[in-house]
Amino acid sequence: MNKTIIVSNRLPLQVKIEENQLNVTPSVGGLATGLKSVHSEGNGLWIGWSGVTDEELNDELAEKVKKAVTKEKCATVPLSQYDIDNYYLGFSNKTLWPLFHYFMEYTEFENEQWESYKKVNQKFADVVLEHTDNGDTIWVHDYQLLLVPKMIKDKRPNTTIGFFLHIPYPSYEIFRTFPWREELLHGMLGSDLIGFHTYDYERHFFSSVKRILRLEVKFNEISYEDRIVKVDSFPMGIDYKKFHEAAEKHTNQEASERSELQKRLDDHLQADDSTKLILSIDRMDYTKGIPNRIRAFEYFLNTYPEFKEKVRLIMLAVPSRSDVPQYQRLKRETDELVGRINGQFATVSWTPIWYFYRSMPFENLIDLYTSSDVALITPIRDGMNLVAKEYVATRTNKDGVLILSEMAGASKEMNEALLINPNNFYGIAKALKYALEMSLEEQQKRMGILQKRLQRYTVEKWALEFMKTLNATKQNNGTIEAKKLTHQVQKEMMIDFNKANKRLLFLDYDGTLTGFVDNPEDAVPDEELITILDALNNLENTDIVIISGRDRPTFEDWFGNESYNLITDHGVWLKTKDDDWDMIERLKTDWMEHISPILETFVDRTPGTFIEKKNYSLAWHYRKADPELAQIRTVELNTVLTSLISNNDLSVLRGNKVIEIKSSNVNKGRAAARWLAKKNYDFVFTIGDDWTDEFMFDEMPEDAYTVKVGYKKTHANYYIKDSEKVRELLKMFISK
Ligand code: GDG
Repeated sequence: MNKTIIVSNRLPLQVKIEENQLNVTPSVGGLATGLKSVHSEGNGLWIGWSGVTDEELNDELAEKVKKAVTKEKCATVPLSQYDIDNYYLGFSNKTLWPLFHYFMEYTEFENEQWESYKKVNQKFADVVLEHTDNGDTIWVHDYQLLLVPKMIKDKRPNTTIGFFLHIPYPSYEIFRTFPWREELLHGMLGSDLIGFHTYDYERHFFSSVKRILRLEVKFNEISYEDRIVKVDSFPMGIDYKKFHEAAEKHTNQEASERSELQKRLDDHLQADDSTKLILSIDRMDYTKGIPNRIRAFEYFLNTYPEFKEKVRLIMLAVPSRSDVPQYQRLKRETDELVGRINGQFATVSWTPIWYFYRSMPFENLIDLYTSSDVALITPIRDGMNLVAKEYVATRTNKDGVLILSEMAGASKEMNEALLINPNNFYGIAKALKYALEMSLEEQQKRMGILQKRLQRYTVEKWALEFMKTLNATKQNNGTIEAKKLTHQVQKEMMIDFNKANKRLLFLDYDGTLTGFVDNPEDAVPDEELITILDALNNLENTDIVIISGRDRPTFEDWFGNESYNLITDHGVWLKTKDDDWDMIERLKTDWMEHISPILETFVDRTPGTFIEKKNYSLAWHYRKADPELAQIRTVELNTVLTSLISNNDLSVLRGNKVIEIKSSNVNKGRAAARWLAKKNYDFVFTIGDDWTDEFMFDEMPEDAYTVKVGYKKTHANYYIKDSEKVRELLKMFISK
């Protein structure tokens, strides 16, 4: 039975060892809740680190941990203290975290940590591989494991892999500074589905993929090697019911049941009708905008002094990554700011900021959420921010106001909050005033809409939607699988080849016999290729025809000394083995002088593009141009050309990063059909990589083997990965 495996840095368990005694308890975080049903289904498994290093475990304890986590349907990835220092505290938290949150000045690029990151990602992949069979579904989580999808896919291509990034994906201008950017992108592209919280992150990812790897992106699909990688946004929700019900229970509490914290909160709230509480909760992290918030609060008190002694900011900052210097500095800065402001504004009966640097039990969190009139969430950058959503879920009377930074992913779906720019103190102060004075009617209207959405799109729904989309990629890639030129098909093809009496092979040149190069003139045939072609050409009862859009002089130059059959200029010129060249289509070229200047204006406006003037066609190459600009220009050029050529016998062909204009009564298909009519071939093989080769595929007899290089929509029967694989295939013909 196929299973689903979840992979994350930490297991959803608290593993504690005290005096050689092991204590394992499930953790109650949002992710664990959301993935509960995915994890508990069938023989589901969760793979991650237990939180205990190798050094803290002896053999006996390690065995105990293994047993205990297995009972919880989990498997551990053993990590040493060195791994944690370098892969986790180092590369994950000192490189990826700041870089992806746009904190370039905090980002360290240390080779030793990168090496450790790779090694640990491999450790995770190895444990996954140990537990995986073909057909399984694997869902990898977050920035600590960006390389894992590829590590799994390379070894087990028949698994379905999803990846979700919980933090922002930065803009290309940030990501391009990363020294190992290609490797990271390839790592992620090992997935079949990549998920982000928002469409903006998705957009930035596409931009990196297009610019750095030069891959083709269509809508939200990336053509990658022989697969399609789908990318989509899935805004993570919360366990709405849990927070809402806890808040309801809290409202109905007897006085005696109240916590100490609740009593203190009540003291403040009951002091005066107009006293209000403002709440913020976050991990002590520089991305969360804690100093900004305090300064903005100071600005607020100075600008609107009427609120002094009336409002209090309750700030819960949960200790986090306190070994990292930037976090230590942030802690110091926060302590100082709170001290300064409290010192400056406090009266005998009022301190403006209540500051807790610790974590609190869930019940106290509910005390805070339900007692606060305003939640002030001001991150500088935040992938999503669940605190904002939790506050909304606890407002059982639909009162209260959420002030939320537009830099948090959550802002994209929480329009009814008061959205602020966390760097604009004036804006924050104004929003605070507005929130504190907002009518109950307006509060309830806004809160009602926010709650409705959160109630519908919960964390469970988020997980199910992701899984549904991931499962759908199986069908998507399944149809490609069916067309792949598998070993079995190759075997059958060789049997047909061997028993045939008259064989014909049509071979496209660029992108098929050779890989792509930046300058077309650099694609000179290498020694290996000539050896293969010579051997094919010498086979008995076998005609090979190299058929290309290249011009005749180029092929004369490259193959002048060989006795191959050649068709150039998309089918204008033909050279039969030892004969001379023959023009098989008569063509006009007077149109070129009109079209050339138009193409030149596109070259001028699109750096990196150039025109190739062939004898019978004009080609505008854009493979070296900025992919996004090129995309816009190709649409423009197409529109211009379509209106121009409607009265001429010209056609526009879109090849692989090239647009070619040529006479429409010539194409590779017509030339190939003419050749086919010469003899009664009983084995026909045609291979090519781009649009212009589709004409050939269309003209082939039904029993021909037609093969497309690279995965794209095609009329060919089969596809093959790249030109390297093409050469391997051609060698098979020779060896038999
Ligand atoms: C990352 C991304 C993204 C906080 N203090 C206490 C406590 N919490 C709980 C909250 C909330 C969670 O921690 C914090 O979640 P956030 O989403 O706000 O932030 P990150 O930890 O930075 O999470 C973020 C998230 O991943 C999910 O994809 O939204 O953008 O940075 O659930 O309630 N819980 C308890 N005591 C506390 O003192 N019990």
